[in-house]
Parts: sequence; C-alpha cells; structure tokens
Amino acid sequence: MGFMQGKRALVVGVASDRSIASGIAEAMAREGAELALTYQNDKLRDRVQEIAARTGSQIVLPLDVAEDAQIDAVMQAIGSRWSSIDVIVHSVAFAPREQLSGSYVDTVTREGFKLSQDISSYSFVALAKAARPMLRPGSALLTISYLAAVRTLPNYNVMGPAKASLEANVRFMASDLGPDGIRVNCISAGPIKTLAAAGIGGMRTMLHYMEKTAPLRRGVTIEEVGNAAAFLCSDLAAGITGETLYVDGGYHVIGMSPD
Ligand code: NAD
Ligand code: 0WE
Repeated sequence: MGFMQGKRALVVGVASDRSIASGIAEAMAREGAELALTYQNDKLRDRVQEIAARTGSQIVLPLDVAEDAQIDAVMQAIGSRWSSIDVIVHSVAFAPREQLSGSYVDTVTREGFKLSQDISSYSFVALAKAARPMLRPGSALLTISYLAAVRTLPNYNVMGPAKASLEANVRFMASDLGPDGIRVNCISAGPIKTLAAAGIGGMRTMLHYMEKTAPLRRGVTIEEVGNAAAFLCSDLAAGITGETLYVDGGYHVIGMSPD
C-alpha cells in the first residue's frame, strides 16, 4: 500500500510534463493519493488534462492565483466532491521576464516587485486561507523555493526577495496552523529545465556549475523533488513543519568545491 493512500491532494502549478508539480503529482499518485489539478489558463488546459489522465485525477479546474474569486471557486468545486483536503501543493512563481536578467537595482520596478510577491508568495497563504474550512488535523501544505531566498545569484533578481518572503510565509503559516494539526513545509529545489527555466540566460551555466561542484556532482530531477514532496506531505513526516528541505544534490552546503 502506498504511503499516501487515502490522502486527497490539490496540486497547483502543472504547466507541462516537465513541471516540478508534475513530478510531485506522479509521486503522490504512485503512493496512492487522489488528486485534483489546476491549470492557469486555457492555453495550458490540454497539457494539464494529460497529466490528470496519467495520474488518475478526476478533478481538473482553472485557477489564476492572482484572483481571489477563482481561488474561492476552486475550493467550492472541491468542497462539492471532497469532504476535506489533506494536501495542498503550491508550485507557482512569476516575475516579469525583463526583470530576470541584468542589474537587480536597475531592472526592478515597484510593479514587478509587487506582482512577484503576489503570485510567488502571497498566493500560498491565500490558498491556505480559502481552504482552511476543509483542512483537518494531519493535513499538509507544501511550496517550492529556490536557494536565491537566502543567497544572491545572478539574474534571479526580484524573484530572490519573493522566495525569501515565501520561506517566511512557510514559517508563519506553520506557526499559525500547527495548533490545528496542519503542517506547512517547503522544498528548495536545485535548478531544473522546466518551462519556467526556458530561455533564462545562464541556466546552462547554472546546471554545468551544479555538475562540477554540488556534492552529488549532478543536477536533480522532478522525480526526486516529487518523492521528497510526497514524503513531506505524508504521515511519514508527521513531526516536520516550518521546514525548508533542500533537494539540490547538496549544493547549498558548499563553500568551495575541492574540484
Ligand atoms: P513551470 O513553468 O512548469 O511551473 C510554474 C507554474 O506557475 C506554471 O504551472 C504556471 O502556470 C504557474 N503560474 C504562474 N503564474 C500563475 C498564476 N497567476 N496563477 C496560477 N498559476 C500560475 O516551472 P517549475 O520550474 O516547475 O516551477 C514551479 C515552482 O518551482 C516555482 O515556484 C519555481 O519558482 C520553483 N522552482 C523552480 C526551479 C527550477 O529550476 N525549475 C528551482 C527551484 C524552484
Ligand atoms: O523560480 C524559478 C523561475 C521562476 C520564474 C520564471 C519565469 C520565466 C518566464 C518566474 N517568473 C518568470 N517569468 C517569465 O516570464 N527558477 C528557480 C528557475 C530559474 O529562473 C532563473 C534562474 C533559475 C534557476 C532566472 C534567472 C537566473 C536563474
């Protein structure tokens, strides 16, 4: 029997079969979870339907996390099918593309800063807020961060403060929801070639650097992130909350590589 048997999980952030959210959905489905998936817009609908078919997800709904009304509609629709939500996965980030290269100080704008905080961080607690009546003792929430929350990296720019805020959000949510038996955690993933990483200048250099210097001397996969996510959202991790778990081949522990 899978270690997520009997769990009902809402997964937000599938855009393609290479999405981190797809790796998470696959791992959770394999471990026996029942899934609901959302797609950001009509352009992504068919691809999300494919992942839904592959993971046996009976519920597929539209959701732009910028819109409270859409978040409420998703919770309403799920509430009519499920009596509770055991797991919510938030695998969503956005900043205006033109702010993801060049000088941070020169390219950042008030609008870009606000938007990246809204979509990449606030939306996680917005989901928890709307889902709260359906969360139960034993429920678990998970989001996906990046090393740039705590260290500077070239070009990630305004997304750095957005991920820092997301990780703080995880701690405050964990503290607030813990007394109700609800856990909140985060995976800080190493760089992976997904849609969100497509066309990002320096992505190749980044992966090359991982292969040369990370303790495991390689990049990580969405399957590896998916397995860690399934663990964190299962009862196997019942004692873990407020945590950021690095799934990065050990890259974050390196000061200087011997090679
Ligand atoms: P992806 O492009 O497959 O997923 C990003 C998702 O965000 C997409 O499904 C997109 O539809 C969704 N999204 C953006 N704006 C949205 C909105 N307004 N409403 C609803 N959904 C919206 O890329 P990914 O790499 O799988 O990204 C998933 C998460 O992983 C992000 O939080 C990203 O920051 C994080 N992450 C990615 C990497 C990497 O190298 N790929 C590393 C660490 C963390
Ligand atoms: O979190 C991310 C990517 C997040 C992201 C990606 C995009 C591309 C399309 C946020 N907003 C947008 N906006 C778009 O218009 N990663 C961890 C992957 C990533 O993105 C980088 C990286 C890495 C790694 C950007 C610059 C430098 C490195």
